Amino acid sequence: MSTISAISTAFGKGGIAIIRLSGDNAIDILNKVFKPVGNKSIEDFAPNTLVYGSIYKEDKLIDRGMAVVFKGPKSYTGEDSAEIHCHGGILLSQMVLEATFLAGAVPAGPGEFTQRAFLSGKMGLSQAEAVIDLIDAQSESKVALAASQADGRLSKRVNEVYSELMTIVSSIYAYIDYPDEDLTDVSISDMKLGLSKIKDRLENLKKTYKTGRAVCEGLNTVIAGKPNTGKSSLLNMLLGEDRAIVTPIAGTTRDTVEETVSAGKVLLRLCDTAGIHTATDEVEEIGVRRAIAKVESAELILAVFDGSADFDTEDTEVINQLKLLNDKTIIVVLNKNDVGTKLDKQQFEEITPYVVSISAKENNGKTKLIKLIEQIYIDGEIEYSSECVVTNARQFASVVNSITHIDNAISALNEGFTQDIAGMELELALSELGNLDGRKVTEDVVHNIFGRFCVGK
Ligand SMILES: Nc1nc2c(ncn2[C@@H]2O[C@H](COP(=O)(O)OP(=O)(O)OP(=O)(O)O)[C@@H](O)[C@H]2O)c(=O)[nH]1
Ligand SMILES: [Mg+2]
Repeated sequence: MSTISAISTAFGKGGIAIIRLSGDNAIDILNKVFKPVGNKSIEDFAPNTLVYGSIYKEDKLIDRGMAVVFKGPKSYTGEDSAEIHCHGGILLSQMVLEATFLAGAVPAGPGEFTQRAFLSGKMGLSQAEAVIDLIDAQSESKVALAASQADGRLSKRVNEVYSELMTIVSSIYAYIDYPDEDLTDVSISDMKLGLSKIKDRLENLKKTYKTGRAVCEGLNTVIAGKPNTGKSSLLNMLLGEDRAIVTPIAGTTRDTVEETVSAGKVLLRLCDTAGIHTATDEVEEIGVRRAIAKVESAELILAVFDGSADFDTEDTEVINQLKLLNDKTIIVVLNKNDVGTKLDKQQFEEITPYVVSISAKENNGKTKLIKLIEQIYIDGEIEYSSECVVTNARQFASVVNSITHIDNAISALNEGFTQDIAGMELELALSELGNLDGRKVTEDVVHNIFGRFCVGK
């Protein structure tokens, strides 16, 4: 395997920069670029130990710094690896990187160090995904969740379920291949019991995705309502900055405005939209159509009403649009409570039980709104640091599909079909679980996951 090299620290001036190497020739390359003090070779020092020395590019001294060697398989990637710690100059770190290329390294692709760790079996795919989540995290809850998943909690749980399922599959095939011999002491009813226990464990895992998604992937959230109710003011309040234009003129927001914000434990992928009403010109009409499309594709809708004014026909129009939606969470936000309260919870009974009164202008009610979102999406029972949590759509799909195949296998056994039908279904369930942690995942999926990393990780 080629030896890759990259600057692993962020681009910019800093105290130090780290250039990382991994591959068969990592130590040779380090030897060409880095000379420890006292005319020694880096190999004279123990691995995992920082060594002081000089850094050269084509035999010219360019810096003094530290280097460390990690011998495979006891390294992040599982391969021989090394790091050079130089002063954190933008040009300097680039020159050290070039020195490693001149000495035989090739540039690392995005996430290639972690991809190599995955390929050499140092970590499962869900652990690698947790590393991305850790780097991306904007909230302490996401850090806590990702740190515990990066530790391999989910991989471990999935591996346990995988081997339990494998035992049952082996018993089924033993029955099929040698029906007259007493190869297994597992009866069909034991198998069914075993399968339903595995299914329960997977169902519990499946339930964690509601929280995992809200914390890690973020909720696709749309702020909608008639014009001038304070939708853009609400976006600004949640962001804590004046991102969207706010004016007293109805129809200020014409196109959608999208921002991601961490709200308590939850990540919100927010979209502010044009006011829903009967448009009077073409641009407005497009804006309203876009607003409605966003509402239809969102999972959480913050429906903003002017709580200080009486209902009018435009409010009814918005409520009628919301009534058409299924499978969405709607929170009615009664805004402008600083100037009065004319609307109340009962008026929205038909569309949602969740109603909160705020003043976006006075920055009042933000905590109440965030607490309500947390209450809906965060399972308070889940202890991030000790629980397995499904954190992305790819993992969720594997869990759901494996449950379906286990269900099919149980039905096949119940309905007295030949056992090979159950066996086939269970093999499909195994393959789905294998996907979850990368055991059987396709090259495209691997490429896609590691493509989301930064170079140097
Ligand atoms: N008194 C009061 N006024 C508010 C409040 N929130 C917003 N406003 C005012 O209401 C007007 C409209 O606010 P926007 O945030 O632009 O409303 P919008 O729903 O985005 O409006 P469009 O983009 O035109 O649909 C502005 O004059 C705001 O200052 C509030 O909580 N209290
Ligand atoms: Mg607006």
